Amino acid sequence: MTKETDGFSTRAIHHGYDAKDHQGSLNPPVYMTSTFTFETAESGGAMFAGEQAGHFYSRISNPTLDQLEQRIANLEGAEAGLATASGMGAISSVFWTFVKAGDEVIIDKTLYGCTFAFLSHGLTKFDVTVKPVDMTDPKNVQEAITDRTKVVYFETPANPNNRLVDITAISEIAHKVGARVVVDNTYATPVLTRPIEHGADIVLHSATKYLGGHGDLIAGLVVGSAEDMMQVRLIGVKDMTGAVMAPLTAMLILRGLKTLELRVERHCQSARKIAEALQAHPAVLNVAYPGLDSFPQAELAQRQMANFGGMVPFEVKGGKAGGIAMMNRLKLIQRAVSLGDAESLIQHPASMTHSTYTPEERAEHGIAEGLVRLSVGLETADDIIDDLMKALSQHNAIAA
Ligand code: 7XF
Repeated sequence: MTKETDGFSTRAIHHGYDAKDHQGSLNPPVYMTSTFTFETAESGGAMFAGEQAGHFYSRISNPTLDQLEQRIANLEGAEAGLATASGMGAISSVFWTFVKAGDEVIIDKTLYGCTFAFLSHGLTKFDVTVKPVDMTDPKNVQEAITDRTKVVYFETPANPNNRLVDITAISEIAHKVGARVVVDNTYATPVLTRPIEHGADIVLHSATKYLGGHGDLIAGLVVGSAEDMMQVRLIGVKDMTGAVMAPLTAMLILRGLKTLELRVERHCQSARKIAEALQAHPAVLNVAYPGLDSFPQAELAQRQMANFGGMVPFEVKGGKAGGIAMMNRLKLIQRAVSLGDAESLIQHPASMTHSTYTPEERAEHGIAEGLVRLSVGLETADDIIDDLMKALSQHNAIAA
């Protein structure tokens, strides 16, 4: 068991688990079961009625998921957590719980492509007004907000260009009209930013990324107040999406969390080195890394982040064709979407993760057509740099 004063990694490894309760098993057992037996028919009925605690069906709760939910809630500084089948399952379950026809939501203009599609093309079909604004300036939220606004939603840093949103400033504005602030913390992880401490109400993750950390699963996590999480569990997940996590996936994420701090520290250390090397290269037009002095929101990055993450978006000379040619010359860095894995991954947002935006929307939302997005892995940093420099040196020769 852990104390409040224990450090992040101590809690990531131990919180909420005592081997004594599980026959000495060092790791939490995996409850691979869809259903749970009732002692009596009456006690089953009482559980369904919410009058008696206990697990009765794994779409609603499961002891292995419960262990993971407690742990992520602790790491994010929230009361309660909820495990979902994917990041999109987390996002859609939260929105289906808290909005209805006639409501408004305000979203940042720069979001992961499928989140943007779900909100702009999906929710709007159900008579929810979705207002995308540029949240790098909180004034834009102030101008868009009304008494009908129920949710204010953003990512910080945002996928794919690392733009930051001031959580404290946006939360103050949203709370004046009673709207919930929901933050996608996939990029920062609770190692670097804990949005609840800055005033957010709900924090969610694509746990597919850094939390799992090994590219072997699809999963989502949500944290917030016990009351909100109960609602998302019983409305969003149980009835509206059914997007529940599998127990084996929960076990893999519990394993991933043990090394989260260690991994994120290494991702950050390497990403800074790589961002600096890229910035110094003549074939590179710009690098958007929050730890660089050249980053437009460097001051906010210092204030809101403990370190600057493992994501390095950049543009090379020659626009989209130049970026793609460079990607195709890489030998160590893998061409793949997703992020936060041990392997360095590179992708082209305009044709991949953000192809759900029209070219006009991308231009307006600050997602350049030539942008490439590098997820810095855990390989030796100099080897990643060497791969990039070799690809870029050929780039020069072609461009010249
Ligand atoms: O449903 P998923 O677990 O894939 O999570 C969706 C999601 C939610 N929030 C953020 C900030 C995300 O980046 C994602 C997934 N992004 C991947 C990427 O950008 O590479 C998806 C590959 S198409």
